[in-house]
Amino acid sequence: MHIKKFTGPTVKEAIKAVKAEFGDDALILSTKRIQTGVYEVVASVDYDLTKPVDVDISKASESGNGAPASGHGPCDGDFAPAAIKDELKDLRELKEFCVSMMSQSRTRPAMIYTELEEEFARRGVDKTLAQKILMGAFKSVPREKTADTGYLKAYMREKMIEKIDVTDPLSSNRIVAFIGPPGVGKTTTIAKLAAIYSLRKKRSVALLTMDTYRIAAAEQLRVYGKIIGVPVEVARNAVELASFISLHRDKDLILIDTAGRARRNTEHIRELNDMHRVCPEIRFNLVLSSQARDSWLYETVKGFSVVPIDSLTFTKLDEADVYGPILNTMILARKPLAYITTGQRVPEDIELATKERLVHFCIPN
Ligand SMILES: Nc1nc2c(ncn2[C@@H]2O[C@H](COP(=O)(O)OP(=O)(O)OP(=O)(O)O)[C@@H](O)[C@H]2O)c(=O)[nH]1
Ligand SMILES: [Mg+2]
Repeated sequence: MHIKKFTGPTVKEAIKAVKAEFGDDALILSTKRIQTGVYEVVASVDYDLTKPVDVDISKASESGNGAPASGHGPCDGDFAPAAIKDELKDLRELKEFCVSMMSQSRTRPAMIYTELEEEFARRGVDKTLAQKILMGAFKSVPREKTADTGYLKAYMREKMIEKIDVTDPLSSNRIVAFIGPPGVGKTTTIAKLAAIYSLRKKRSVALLTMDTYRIAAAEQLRVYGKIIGVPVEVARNAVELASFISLHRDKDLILIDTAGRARRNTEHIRELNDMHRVCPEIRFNLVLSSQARDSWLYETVKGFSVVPIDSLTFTKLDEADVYGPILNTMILARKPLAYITTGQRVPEDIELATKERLVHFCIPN
């Protein structure tokens, strides 16, 4: 194997020098910043997918679209300090270069890499996230397995299962509020859960709506409550909410419906804050439509993070053409998924999320 160091004012320039001397088959072994404005790239002409590339790709994906957030608050992943951003930009360039080198190469693993990358894209998985998953798999599986699509998929599924989280919010919490944008299916989801818990699981359930903005909102929940046989009340503010909770302290479950509001609505943000302040034991489930696109979903999670979001629900999977955004959002927000809903029927069209099902959405057999 022929190994040589190249330098340049940017990683890109150094890589250009690599390409000029070693051609398209060059393999980048490592990159580092030697000093400000001088980057060193170590390259080899022997291309071996099993040899690790000395670049922390996990960091590269922690910015921009599809990036996991840091700390407790979701969605702050794209607000990294400037120095880190520069570093990440370089890493991203390098990664894209490595990927393009692999796709130019006619080896079977390279073709499989490209096919899998396209499959992720077709399923709506964020590009950076998909590359991270693929690079991780190609670096880690034994060399002879890099040409085995079935093995690679099984490996990636296993890795993804370790990264995502699901939860059953009603198994460990007594009071859960469903929040989210207008029309996503909050009220329908509550009706489904109320029916399952009251009728099938024989638990005592009370429903409360805080949606006093739409005239028909309370009526919609009352109709469901009547059919299911559970009490439904309206709270106009946090004080009424607290007294409702106190009144129903004997209940196994209190499900709270809220008005669908745009994420930037300041009045709504105040209401959510009040709910949390007055009743800190309330757990919040953010309901999102699986038909929405990544950027909208990210912004919505961020907008609703004025209260601690415990879990997510994705609705309308029956109408969505791709499921990748569900995974992208979960990873970005670092929030577990509770439910997925798959139609309008109450209570049939709801499922407790499982990791296996989620992973199969994005990496089917
Ligand atoms: N296809 C499909 N439709 C659904 C699903 N869940 C809810 N809906 C429909 O979506 C529409 C809106 O549902 P709601 O439950 O009223 O939504 P919401 O979030 O409470 O709406 P607002 O209270 O106005 O914010 C209704 O027509 C529901 O039947 C689902 O999983 N699939
Ligand atoms: Mg509603």
